[in-house]
Amino acid sequence: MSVEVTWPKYAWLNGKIVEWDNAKVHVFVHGLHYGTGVFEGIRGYYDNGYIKIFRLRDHILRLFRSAKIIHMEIPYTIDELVEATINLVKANRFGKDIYIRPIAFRGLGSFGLRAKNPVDVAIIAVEFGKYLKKSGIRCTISSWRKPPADSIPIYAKVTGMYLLYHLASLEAAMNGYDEAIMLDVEGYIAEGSGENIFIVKDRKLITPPVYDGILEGITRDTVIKLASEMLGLRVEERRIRREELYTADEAFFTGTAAEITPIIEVDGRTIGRGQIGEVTSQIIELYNMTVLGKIEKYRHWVTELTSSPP
Ligand code: PY5
Repeated sequence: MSVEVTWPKYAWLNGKIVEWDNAKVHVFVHGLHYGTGVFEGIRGYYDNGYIKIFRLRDHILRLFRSAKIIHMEIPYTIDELVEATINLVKANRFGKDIYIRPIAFRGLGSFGLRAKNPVDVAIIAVEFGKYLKKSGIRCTISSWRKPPADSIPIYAKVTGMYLLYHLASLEAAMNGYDEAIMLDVEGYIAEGSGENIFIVKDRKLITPPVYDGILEGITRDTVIKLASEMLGLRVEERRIRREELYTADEAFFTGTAAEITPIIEVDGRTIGRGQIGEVTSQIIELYNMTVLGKIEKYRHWVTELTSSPP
């Protein structure tokens, strides 16, 4: 999906809140040339004068794990980036749902491949609505595969990895579909271009295991917990064959941007009855309450800030 964005007033760059137009780096930065960066995507929901940020700390923790995998030292602490995100969101005085994008990348120095240039860190927060159609989407299996585990760190949210997802997403759109589904190296279902995937079979949730070439999604984790702890559903983490997806009772994507998006068609096969399934809609309802901090048990996932649009 292409995403239209209205630019906000401020961004955060290398320790300071700066005017949007001044949030700039040089064309010689290493991250631009070689994709040596790590990033996160976090949502904040506007609710009656508050912005509620979902699982902020978990996202920042994953940013640090991603950085460690690629030998990158982020020159701030976890607490400092959590705090910086909160301050940036407050400064922008949003009055709508937002998306927050922290990013750390190798900056200026050498263009040597092994150069460990100083790391630049930025946080961007923009108003952001829905990413994929909430009524359900049509998908296609991509001709682009997930690479094997020893080729590029799939577990890390690394900027360079997203060329693959860009190509898969673009290919799907060019062929008239809403989103791509990528297979792993052995031909099992892996994930979408920016989403994890679940199928429902006899009211049981099935999702590929994390060692199978997928990102360990925070929304995936949220859904596993909500489904098992709140709905009493069985959740199996195991490989999914392509035919199982085609014949599933229901299927959906999970992701920060995608939230819970029903999949209603794959490669010309209708999934279930071709509309949002019963289990999927129960999960959507619970997820929507959870991100707003309306379920006591998961309130600790929500960072609540007052926000009054000017
Ligand atoms: N898989 C991939 C490849 C992803 O990029 C993402 C997140 C997910 C799964 C879901 O992870 P989580 O639930 O932790 O968000 N994708 C980004 C997002 O913010 C968007 C990238 C374009 O949703």
